[in-house]
Amino acid sequence: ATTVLTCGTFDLYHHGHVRLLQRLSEPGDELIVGCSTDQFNDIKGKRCVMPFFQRREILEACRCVSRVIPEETWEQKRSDIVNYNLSIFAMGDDWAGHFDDLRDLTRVIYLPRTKDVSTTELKERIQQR
Ligand code: C2G
Repeated sequence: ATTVLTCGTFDLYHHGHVRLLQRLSEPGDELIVGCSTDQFNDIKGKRCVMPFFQRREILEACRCVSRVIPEETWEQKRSDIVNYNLSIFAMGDDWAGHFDDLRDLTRVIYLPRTKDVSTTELKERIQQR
């Protein structure tokens, strides 16, 4: 079976996130999601609406997600790839090229982002109501 890892914040879970995870989880594959902890989001300079345990609960409820692990550092991807014997590391193409250094360990792919939806845009819409 193919084991895939993707990492992200997944705040205000939306259909852009859903479509990425669905594309990454062919039947029979195992999809692991590295969910950014609140501390790691501070490092990323990202402010979240939902705390880690809520974002993790939503991801764990997704049919196409096999397991959710905390993403605490940039560097842990290398050990995650080895520890989980990953076949693929995948991200949306806003990250294109950023993780090519992992190519010595596993396949690295970047999938097109879903247009016209983002957590930032949702926040703006809520504020304008
Ligand atoms: N995404 C997408 N389409 C959108 C919005 C997001 O395909 N409309 C994808 C992103 O490309 C990313 C994933 O959904 O692969 C999660 O998005 P974020 O939660 O914004 O992830 P980010 O904060 O960029 O964290 O180590 C990697 C980082 O943790 C990535």
